[in-house]
Amino acid sequence: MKIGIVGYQGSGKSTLFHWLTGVAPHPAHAHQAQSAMATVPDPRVAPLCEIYRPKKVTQAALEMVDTPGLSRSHEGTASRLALIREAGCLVVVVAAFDGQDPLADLNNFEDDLLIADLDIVSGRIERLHDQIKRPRPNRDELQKELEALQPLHAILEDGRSLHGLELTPEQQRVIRSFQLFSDKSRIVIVNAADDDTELERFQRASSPSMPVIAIPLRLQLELSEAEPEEREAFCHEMGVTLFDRDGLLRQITAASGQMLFFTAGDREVRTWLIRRGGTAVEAAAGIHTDLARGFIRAEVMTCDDLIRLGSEREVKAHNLMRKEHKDYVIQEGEILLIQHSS
Ligand SMILES: Nc1nc2c(ncn2[C@@H]2O[C@H](COP(=O)(O)OP(=O)(O)O)[C@@H](O)[C@H]2O)c(=O)[nH]1
Ligand SMILES: [Mg+2]
Repeated sequence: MKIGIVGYQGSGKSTLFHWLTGVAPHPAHAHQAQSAMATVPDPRVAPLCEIYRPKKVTQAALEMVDTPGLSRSHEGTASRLALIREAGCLVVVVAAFDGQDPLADLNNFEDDLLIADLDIVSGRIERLHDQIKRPRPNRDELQKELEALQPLHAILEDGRSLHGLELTPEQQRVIRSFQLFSDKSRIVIVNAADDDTELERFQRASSPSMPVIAIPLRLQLELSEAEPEEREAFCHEMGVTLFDRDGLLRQITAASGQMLFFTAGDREVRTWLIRRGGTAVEAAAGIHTDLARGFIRAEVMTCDDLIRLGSEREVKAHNLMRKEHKDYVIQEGEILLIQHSS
């Protein structure tokens, strides 16, 4: 799943992208989408490595996409929005430096997305009305599509989000190809000034469906690029703190509806991303299609049990190693060993 970094021009999207991925976006390509991977570090990897002493460690990564910002004058908005339609989750960056009002920007930006979605849905409804007026063999189908879309149109017109709503299977099918912004999860980063000491005031806009996090991005990028001693001295002198970037990446992972599971052995300790609610066979498919095809069962334990007890043998002795079938719903932080026929 792609994580789209979006917002208005100059809000700090490329700064965030650089900070999270370690890759500086190319200024010559600023009019197109640029992507790089951001590793999602997990504190459970180190203790697992002590247990297995693996030859190799691999951590899951999110694909971050830096996008050209929308212009406030709406110039070129449609083509720029098209670039972020395929992202599965949006990180909206709004500026709070140089006297800018981030929450007003956020409202305007959300309106821009909403209008783009409404255009798509209204356009389709209009076409359906036209087609239904004429005799054609698939009229019933078109009528069904129209009936599925109308309530969604009403929700959008109301300014409400489709994300997290219980849509009917027909509604899900009908809107899938639209890639509506309203149907994507999001997280908001308020890009604060370097010397802002009251970041809490922005958090008030936060809600479970749209977490708002204030970060002085330019400062954090500079700190991440400094030598450790230099960084420590600077933080001490200026009274600033290093932001928990790893924690933010975990928060973006959660906001995107994904979570980590593990595979572990003396060859490799590895973390993997899977959608929340994903099953054992989906996890197997994420590792290798052969594992899914020949899936027999998964042996499952939790990282916490293994780390607490210190060895697989102890986990088994405490009856905490389970055998699960392919429809088993994976929980965050579980270690899987997929047994398969080849
Ligand atoms: N004063 C200030 N300027 C910033 C901050 N973050 C980014 N900028 C500046 O704002 C400009 C735009 O940042 P950039 O990340 O390229 O924005 P983008 O257009 O959203 O990609 C750059 O000149 C940055 O140096 C900040 O926290 N404070
Ligand atoms: Mg940029």
